[in-house]
Amino acid sequence: MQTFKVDGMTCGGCVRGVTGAIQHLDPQSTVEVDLASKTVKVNSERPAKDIVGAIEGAGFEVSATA
Ligand SMILES: [Cu+2]
Repeated sequence: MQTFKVDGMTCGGCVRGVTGAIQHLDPQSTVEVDLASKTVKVNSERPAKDIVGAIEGAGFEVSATA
């Protein structure tokens, strides 16, 4: 499980945008977004930098990775 702090998510549309971008990168991934804590949890074999790239490509800022 990889955890990302993502800024700029405000609504369900943002959640779908981030989730869709990650699942486009890795269709096998599972993605869990918590809007209140701006946290995105991802189960994926792909390296964190690829996931960060997908999130940023969807128009959001990744402020931390764990
Ligand atoms: Cu939104």
